[in-house]
Amino acid sequence: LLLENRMWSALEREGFELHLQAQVALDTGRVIGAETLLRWHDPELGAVEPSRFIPIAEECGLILPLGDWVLSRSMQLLADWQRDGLAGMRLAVNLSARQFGGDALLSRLDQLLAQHRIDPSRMELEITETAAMRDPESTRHLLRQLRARGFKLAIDDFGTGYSSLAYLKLFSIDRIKIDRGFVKDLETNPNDAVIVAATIGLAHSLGLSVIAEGVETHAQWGFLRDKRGDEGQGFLFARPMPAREFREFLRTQA
Ligand code: G
Ligand code: G
Ligand code: MN
Ligand code: NA
Repeated sequence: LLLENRMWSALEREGFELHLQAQVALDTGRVIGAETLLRWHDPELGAVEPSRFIPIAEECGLILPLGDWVLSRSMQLLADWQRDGLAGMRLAVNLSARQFGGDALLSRLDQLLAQHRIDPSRMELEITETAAMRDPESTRHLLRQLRARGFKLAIDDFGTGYSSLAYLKLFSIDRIKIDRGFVKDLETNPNDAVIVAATIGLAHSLGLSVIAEGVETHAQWGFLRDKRGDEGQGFLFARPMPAREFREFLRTQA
């Protein structure tokens, strides 16, 4: 309850911050976009991990206004980039299961698109398998409408849910994010290596692209590149950083 109360007041006082983690093309290492990751620094508790506060926010309903704030900030960032000659950059945003219900998400996104005049294909919505499979029929309907608007869709943490393959059959999406649990031991665990290679092949056969999460070593990068993975994200390329720093980071990469 303490965390819950402090989160509500953080939301009122702009106590949350968006950090950005670069996503790179595996063949060239060039930055093609970023994922937005929520950060919360409480004046008394200090930095609180998203893995701690997001489940609580989901439980108490705070994830709805918080998720809305994330979407709005992300659209603003895309509009800034578009204005500043970074129109090709893509921004990936995490969606929580609670944000799926009804038509609220769709109408809110329409409103934000009209307000910021961004190209929706520059925004990628990340959905976890578990969230999507709660109500597959309504998810299917929603994802279809999002795609019709031009938004890109990615499955987050692919391979960790109960129904990864069912998901691919049911929903039309654009990209798979291979969970970092499979990337971590790529060099030492032959099973992980086989799973990652097969997932890349499966995705490509279905016309989807693949991004690997949690890339920390050159050997992992090399493996993923050899297997023709499309993109990577991880500490090897960049840590999550405040949006302003990300702009600087892009300049050093150019
Ligand atoms: O940044 P970090 O790896 O600690 O994030 C931990 C978890 O929090 C990840 O699973 C990530 O998907 C989730 N997360 C981060 N930012 C957001 C957000 O804006 N919305 C939602 N729903 N989840 C987020
Ligand atoms: O949304 P998702 O669950 O994929 O969130 C990504 C999380 O993974 C973020 O919390 C981010 O801080 C973390 N992360 C990103 N890159 C790396 C990495 O290379 N290694 C590890 N251990 N964690 C990472
Ligand atoms: Mn994610
Ligand atoms: Na993930």
